[in-house]
Amino acid sequence: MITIALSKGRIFEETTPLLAAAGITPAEDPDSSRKLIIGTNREDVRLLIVRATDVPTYVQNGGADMGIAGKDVLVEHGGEGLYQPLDLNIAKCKMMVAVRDDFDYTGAARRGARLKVATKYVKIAREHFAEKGMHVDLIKLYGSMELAPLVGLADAIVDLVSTGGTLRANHLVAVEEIMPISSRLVVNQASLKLKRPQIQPIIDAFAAVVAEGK
Ligand code: PRT
Ligand code: MG
Repeated sequence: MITIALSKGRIFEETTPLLAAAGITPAEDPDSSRKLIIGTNREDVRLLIVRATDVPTYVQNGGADMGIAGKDVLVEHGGEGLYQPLDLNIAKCKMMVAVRDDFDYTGAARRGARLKVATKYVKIAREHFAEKGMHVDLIKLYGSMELAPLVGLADAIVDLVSTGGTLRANHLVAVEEIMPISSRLVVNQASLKLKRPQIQPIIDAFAAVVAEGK
């Protein structure tokens, strides 16, 4: 049995064509089903529906043989013990620094002021500002980071941006790109050794789709 961990929503949607190329069709849509283990047309493949941030943990500990996770999640997690053979080029967006549209970010950065930064991505934010030599107080949030600068909780946020619509709707502007983000395939190293005849063809099928899109 090959178990693939992934999150519902955008990652599941963008993974469907990749799974199809590997001859895998989910038996149900996780967005309408309450099942957390979803069978497929292949008796030897099942999908585990987990929170996006939990994918590396399931794969690392062998709860799943492979998984699909955003680079944001993988960098925050650390990725220890995970084999990362493929950038799937899906669920693309950018990790950015954003501030209120009336906040002078360049001025604050230049003056070496202490900046209050709210984010779910504490590790990425810490490394980014350390590299710039800026002093920051990090405030860990679990969602809706956009609110923090509006109510004075923070001067800036570090968050993912795709269309920019969420920032605009909240009078925020992106002032710095930290890194481009896409989702990667991660594989448990023991699974790869023990189940290579089943796993390698899935990796190859995904790789062929990614190559086509380039
Ligand atoms: O939503 P939930 O709390 O369950 O978990 P999650 O947010 O970790 O999962 P999910 O499914 O929303 O995101 C899974 C992965 O998709 C992330 O880990 C990213 O790698 C990737 N991804 C791609 C994004 C976005 N684009 C994205 N735009 N994840 C989140 N967003 C959010 C962003 O945080 C912001 O709130 O969408 C909002 C901005 O979108 P725009 O289009 O308004 O700019
Ligand atoms: Mg989300």
